[in-house]
Amino acid sequence: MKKEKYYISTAIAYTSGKPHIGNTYEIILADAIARFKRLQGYDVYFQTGTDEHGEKIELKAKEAGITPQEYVDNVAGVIKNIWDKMNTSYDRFVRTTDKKHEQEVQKIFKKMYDNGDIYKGEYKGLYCTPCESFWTESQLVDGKCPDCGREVKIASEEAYFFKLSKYQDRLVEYIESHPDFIQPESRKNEMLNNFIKPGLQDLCVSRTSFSWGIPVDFDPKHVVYVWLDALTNYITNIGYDVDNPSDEFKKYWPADLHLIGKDIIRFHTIYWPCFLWSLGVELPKQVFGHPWLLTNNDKIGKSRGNAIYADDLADLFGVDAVRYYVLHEIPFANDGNLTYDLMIERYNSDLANILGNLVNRTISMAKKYFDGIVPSIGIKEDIDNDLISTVTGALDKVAKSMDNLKVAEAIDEVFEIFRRSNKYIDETTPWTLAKENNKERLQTVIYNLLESIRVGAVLLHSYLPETSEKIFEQLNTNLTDLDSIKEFGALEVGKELNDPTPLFARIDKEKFLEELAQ
Ligand code: ME8
Repeated sequence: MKKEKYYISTAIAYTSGKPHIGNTYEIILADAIARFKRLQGYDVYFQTGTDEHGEKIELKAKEAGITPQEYVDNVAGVIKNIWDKMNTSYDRFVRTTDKKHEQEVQKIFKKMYDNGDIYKGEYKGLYCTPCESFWTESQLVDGKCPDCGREVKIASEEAYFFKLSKYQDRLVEYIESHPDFIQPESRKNEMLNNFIKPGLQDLCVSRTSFSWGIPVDFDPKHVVYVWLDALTNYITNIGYDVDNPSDEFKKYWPADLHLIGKDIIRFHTIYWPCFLWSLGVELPKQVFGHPWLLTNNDKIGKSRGNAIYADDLADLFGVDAVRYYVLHEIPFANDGNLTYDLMIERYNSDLANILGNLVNRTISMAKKYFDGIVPSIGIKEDIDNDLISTVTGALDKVAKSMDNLKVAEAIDEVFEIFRRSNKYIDETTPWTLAKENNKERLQTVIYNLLESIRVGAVLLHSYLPETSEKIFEQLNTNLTDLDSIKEFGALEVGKELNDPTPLFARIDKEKFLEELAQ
């Protein structure tokens, strides 16, 4: 049977500097969604990459005394290394300085010019250099850039404009008739009421004030506006071509999900749809503007000096602990917070206690009571049913949460299996059964625990892949797909378990924080 396709993308990160844990959260979130879709049998295409043009990068390179290309090569490498370190399973890492992308952007610009959607005019406005954005007076907050709070400057230049105004009614109609297009819903209302309905102005889509960009090929003193360049990455890299789109493009487009942060929803739900309409290309199915990760309840900023980096955290806590924290701590619609204190608490309570201890205790008991051989079911009791129904019911719950992009809830539902299993140990007290020599009952208890852990590990894989694989290794099982957990009881009786090795060693909080402060 032909697999259904699923195309998921992240934003492409600016190569202005090393990405912080907030930027990294996005790729981890996308990775969890992509992995879960693969587990469900989809033919997944997962794209990420870097956004490498613009005045800010030109300035940064100058400061560093290197060429912009050297600068972006460097930072793109740093970004890719962090994505890899965090064990993210993207299919393609794209860069806007790739020649193929650059050429296609030129063709796209020309096509829009030829069809009358781009015209030449004069631009005068308030410009925020770090954000590469022009603003109107009314959009400023306290006279400063509404996105980053920095000074704006008056800028005027001959420029090309895109006829955004032409698409206003169509956009309102589209967003209102496709209630799932923008997620979360509150963002949809914000876009409609604050940005689109008050009136769309034509958008300046070229610059002459700097040169680090893609030249407009028929008027090369202009470079293409960085957002027109950046947004098209979603189609150019799967083989979109204005004349002759590739089979890959026909297969994967429209994207099923653009995963981005809440600050750039405007670009993805106003500019991007209008650009696509101008090209006669279908719109992506959904844009999800995820909330932000704050540190100590403060916005993370590269220039604010409070940036925390994923690779540093991974060195301290391990990759899966970082993945767990960000996936679990940032709900669907509200910002999440990161502190070392909270991180250690979550690590100790959820990873070391609930999960690590459960696996360690269970496998140790199986070693002690059954020489490490998976026992068969002996005597059953009513109390088993509640455990089994929690475990077998988890898949539907997790799948539903994932369909609704409620990833924090999904991971919690997986942990519900581990919590319930710990409770089952308290309820059945296997050590008492051993003392009473009640072997047949003990067999059932240990089997049920091992099987519950296996089911939990299958579902855990999308979120904490490395931990999940360690559990499979300890259980010595290859039964890791969704079919194997549709019914309880697939774990093979008579197989020999491997030795238990601790998954997460407890952290001494006081000592850890003291060392960190040194
Ligand atoms: O915006 N928490 O790149 P970028 C969570 N190049 N997510 C955050 C965050 C935080 N504290 N801070 C930023 C860009 N992000 C453009 C995208 S796409 C065609 C072009 C998110 O490197 C941010 O919202 O500034 C964005 O989705 C991603 O990190 C990369 O941000």
